[in-house]
Amino acid sequence: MINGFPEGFLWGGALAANQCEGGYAEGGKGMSVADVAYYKPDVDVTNFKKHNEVTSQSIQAAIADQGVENYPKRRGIDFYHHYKEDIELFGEMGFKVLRISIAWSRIFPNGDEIEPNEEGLRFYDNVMEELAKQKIQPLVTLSHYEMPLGLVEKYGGWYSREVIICFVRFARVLFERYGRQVKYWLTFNEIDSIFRHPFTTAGIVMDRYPQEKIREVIYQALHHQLVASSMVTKLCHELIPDAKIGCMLTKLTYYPYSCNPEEVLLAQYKNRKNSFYTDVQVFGEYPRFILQEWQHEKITVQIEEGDLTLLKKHTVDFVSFSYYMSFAASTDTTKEATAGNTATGTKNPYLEASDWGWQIDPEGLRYSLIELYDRYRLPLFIVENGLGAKDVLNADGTVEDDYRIEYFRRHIEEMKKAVCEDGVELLGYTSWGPIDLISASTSQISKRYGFIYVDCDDFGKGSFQRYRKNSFYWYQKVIASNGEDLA
Ligand code: BGP
Repeated sequence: MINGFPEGFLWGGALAANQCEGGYAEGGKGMSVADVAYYKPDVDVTNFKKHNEVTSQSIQAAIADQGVENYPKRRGIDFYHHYKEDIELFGEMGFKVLRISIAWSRIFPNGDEIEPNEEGLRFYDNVMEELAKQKIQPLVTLSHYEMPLGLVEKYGGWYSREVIICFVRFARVLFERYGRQVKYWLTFNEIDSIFRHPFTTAGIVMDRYPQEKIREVIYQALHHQLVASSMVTKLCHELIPDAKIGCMLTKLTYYPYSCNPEEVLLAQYKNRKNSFYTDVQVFGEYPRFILQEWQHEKITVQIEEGDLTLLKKHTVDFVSFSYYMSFAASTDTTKEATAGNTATGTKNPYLEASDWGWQIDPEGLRYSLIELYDRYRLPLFIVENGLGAKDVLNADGTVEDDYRIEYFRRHIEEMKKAVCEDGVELLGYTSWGPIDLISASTSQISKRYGFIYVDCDDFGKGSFQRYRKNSFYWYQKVIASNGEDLA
């Protein structure tokens, strides 16, 4: 047993371009799939399907409306103009690493250009420079729900094999431009989310395919993403030999509701369906049960000559994942359901829930770390963990978010047990949303995650001024003590 986090443990925070930058049409940026998401204040926050619903009509409406009022992801928290100040605040907390995504449509506005948009690259040059000043390592996500809308409209998104070439071209530009500063890369954010929100994750517009074919279309798009992932993994190893490139999974841990073998089997099935994407990116092949599923459902995935060899040869160096909550799995459909992070399950009577109904389970993080490490025997990286909550900015500029400190304290305690007692190799921990930003599933900023409060409401009104919350000072101490001082 070791008695603490290893020296050099990478403490930090995680952002996504489409949820924080704003600068929607600046610097030559093209529209992305995130710019289609409009805020639906009257839709229940647990109704992910409705919030994430995209139709050909809503795409046309988004193209016609170039404003930002109804499209919170078009304005984010204006990181595009505040990045110096924000990165200084991350530096003040002592961050070792900052996870960011590079917006594909800033670099290739339509997605299929041959030459990159220099102005888009210059923005990230500046971000990298500020990170270097603060001695913060970048961890870059290549694809985080923000593919160019042009690739959707012209090719049908990831359903088209053409998009693989565009993505590899995008990755090559980044590896060549930022290979010196960036030693940690991720391919696709939550690659498993393609079935939960196929448009955001892969540019699949459901109403453009016959309903009975939609699972085949999504598996085809997924295959193209997995091939692209192996191609950019190969490229990264060639161009930046000392870099590490990982996959990224939404860790959706399901517990059997009871010891009834049927519910144990149900939980096992749900967990296997959640992790098979990572199986492909780590073991380099589709698990047999997925191939059998394709046979049973008469799904035909076009696999080209050489694809399977690529998958096998170019697997990832580490496994990263997001963790917010856990679920129970019950065969009794009359039991109360729960929903979180666009997934659903049976409510666990032993757990409390957040203001958004996500069931809080710190021990589930320890369980998930052990499960993933035992399965993959690769270094792990927690690249998202956090609490979305209703914070109140006091007149004196303070925010007493002691509930968020409690959430993080309990999760870091369990993470520490996994590292110090359970033998898990963990590279780092980047909390989700170190600064308030736009939520992916509901386009709200009122669902606040940050250690830093941003004075802006769900309609974009506010000074956009930044305020340190109580949790800012707490996390600063955690990092300074390398995870020892959690009081
Ligand atoms: C994950 C995304 C993040 C972030 C997080 C929180 O799915 O990778 O981008 O959004 O969920 O979810 P939400 O923003 O919907 O509260």
